[in-house]
Amino acid sequence: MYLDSFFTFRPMKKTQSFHTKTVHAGVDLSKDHGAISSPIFNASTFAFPDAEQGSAIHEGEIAGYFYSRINNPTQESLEAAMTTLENGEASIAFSSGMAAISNVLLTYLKSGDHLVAPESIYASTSGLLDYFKSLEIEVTFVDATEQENYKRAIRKNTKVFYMESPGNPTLKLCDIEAISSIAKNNKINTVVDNTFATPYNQNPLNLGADAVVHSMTKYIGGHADLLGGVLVGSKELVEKCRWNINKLFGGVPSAFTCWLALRGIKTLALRMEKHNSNAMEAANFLEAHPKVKKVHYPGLPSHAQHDLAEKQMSGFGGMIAFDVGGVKEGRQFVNSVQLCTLAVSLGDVSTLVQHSASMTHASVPKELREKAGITDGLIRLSVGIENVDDIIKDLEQALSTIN
Ligand code: LCS
Repeated sequence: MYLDSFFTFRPMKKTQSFHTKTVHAGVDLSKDHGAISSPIFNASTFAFPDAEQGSAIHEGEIAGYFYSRINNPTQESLEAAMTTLENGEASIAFSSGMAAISNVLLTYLKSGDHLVAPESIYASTSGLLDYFKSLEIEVTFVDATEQENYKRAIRKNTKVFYMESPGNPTLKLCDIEAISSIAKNNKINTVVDNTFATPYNQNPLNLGADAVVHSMTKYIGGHADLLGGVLVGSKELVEKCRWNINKLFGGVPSAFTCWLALRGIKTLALRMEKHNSNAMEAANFLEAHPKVKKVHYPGLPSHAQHDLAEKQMSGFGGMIAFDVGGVKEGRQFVNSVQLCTLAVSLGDVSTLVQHSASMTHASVPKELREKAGITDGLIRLSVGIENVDDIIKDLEQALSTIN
């Protein structure tokens, strides 16, 4: 028998630095028998103490585990960590980023409601919003770089302002504070996809947003070995989402996925430091290169919203987009990289490149793509944590093959 009572729960202090939080968040020695690494609870079901308590746990009236579609101790450790990192009240983890996005939106929206979203976002998110139209949820896509466009789009039935900042793949920003303030004045909920920035560089809840979502598949996991998502927000929102929506939809992550994400979080700050500095150097190199028409990186003074980036982000992230001309040049570039890997997804320790018009945004009609700034020659670069000189050498040799 292990002396569990020896360990007392040590809550994270709000004043602790982000680096410290990433290492300790979610670790509860009192709950996990003193284990420094959260155990993987591979249990689908949990015993009830008796019928009365079982009934109360089953209905969510008292805390406890009963079935891993609702909650699981490993999932709860991950949720505690994400709540700490995003300064929220509560979190719920999902089997993918798309599960997080669809769940939070369906917690807020029903048929007859209206949502406003950026025209330039991750293609499957636009696809989901298009699908919502078939459920009679109205959707308006706007140029989200202008906060006034959200205001102008408000209707009587507007319930959600959706943001993705920086946006995938154009690196366009939303002014989270200004748009959240317009929303509050009009009793509208705000949801921010913080996948590109990560909580290391940006905390939307501190800027007034109601809810944050992540594809944990990216920087939170960090090693291209898991699919996961998370929603962070108020206790009320998260519990509504858990009990009213995801209990029925079932988009839960496995305990092993949660454990991988928890392990990723421990090095999030260290990795992001390197992603940020490598991306800044790579962006400067690309901007000076004669074969590159345009570089989109929030950390460059040439970025149209650089001032906003400086205001709402503490670092500019690891994602860069740049234009090499047209489809032919874009494909030539991605076919020529040797160190960088031609792959979709992002946020991995290794550098990934993709040609948006052929890959992530191939399903978006050309005129909509162009309207959103996804030009034919746009390359998206997820800068890894390798030695930056090696990354730049590879970019240089791949650019030299374009004629
Ligand atoms: N939000 C953003 C900003 C994303 O980039 C992605 C995936 C998602 C949500 C969805 O997350 P998932 O369900 O895949 O965990 N982005 C991808 C991309 O750019 N290439 O492959 C996936």
